Amino acid sequence: LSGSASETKGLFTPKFEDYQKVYNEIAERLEEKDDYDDGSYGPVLVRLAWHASGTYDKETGTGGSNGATMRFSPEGDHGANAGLQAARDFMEPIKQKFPWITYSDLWILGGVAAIQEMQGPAIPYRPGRQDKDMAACTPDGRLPDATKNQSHLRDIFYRMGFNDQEIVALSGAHALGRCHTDRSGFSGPWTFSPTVVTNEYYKLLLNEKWNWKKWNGPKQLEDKTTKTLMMLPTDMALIQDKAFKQWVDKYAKDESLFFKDFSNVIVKLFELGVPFEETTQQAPMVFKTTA
Ligand code: CCH
Repeated sequence: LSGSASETKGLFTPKFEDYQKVYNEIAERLEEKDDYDDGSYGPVLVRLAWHASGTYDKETGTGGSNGATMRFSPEGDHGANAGLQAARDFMEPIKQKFPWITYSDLWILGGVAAIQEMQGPAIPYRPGRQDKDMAACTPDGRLPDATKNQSHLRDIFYRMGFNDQEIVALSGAHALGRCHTDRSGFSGPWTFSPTVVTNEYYKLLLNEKWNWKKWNGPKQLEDKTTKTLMMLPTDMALIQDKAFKQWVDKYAKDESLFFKDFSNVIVKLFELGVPFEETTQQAPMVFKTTA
């Protein structure tokens, strides 16, 4: 017999307070490590949670956040996941401090904490994911390719079980963060406030004039006014396609509608393929922000 209850995996049943402690640790580390990128690891934590979840295939039930198989080299090395080692390294000391939480639950909690700490909406959270071994790694090609158009977006997101409105709501995450030439090959942020959750992405899509950037890199657009912001071909697809554009219009006009729909759709994304047991299903947890 050794260790406290919290060290004895299997006997310890973590409660809301325990998850709030993990949340607080993530929030504290976000605050501390403010010399990264635009001043926050928040965006890359959101991307980690999304790429862990976005491999889901509703037909086969494979992929999704249950498993954290991006830890292993076939999946961690997929081109779409370039740069996410930074996010996994950020989370590692937190996993060491709270060994009872699975990587799969922790990475999603990281996404939840990042969104809330970057002034986004509350994201209700349910734990219950189990880590899987490398045999569960998903094949390459399940995540979206930024050089493609609306039919590719539909192929990818319908496979996960999303509809057009949900695709547009999820895409608002590009208010956050930036593209890195040494990761995706693309360059620059989408908005002027890449560490704050806003509906600016939709406003800029509609209100700016976007021109092809003249450079040697992959095809991307730049704003006519400052030439410092960017859009990917898949971002532009949201205003080129009528069914998508009606939602861009709505979210550009109404940030609170965006917040509500974004929260709902990100919870759905984060829970794809997670087998919550009916009997042990807890009420979703809503964590207190540190602000
Ligand atoms: Fe994204 N995204 N994303 N994205 N993404 C990139 C960065 C972020 C696509 C391509 C890219 C979503 C949807 C799409 C974030 C969240 C979401 C990059 C740059 C590319 C390329 C990576 C780099 O160079 O570091 C494509 C295509 C789609 C199609 O829909 C969705 C959905 C979400 C979340 C809900 C976030 C956050 C970032 C910023 C990461 C960072 O490091 O700053």
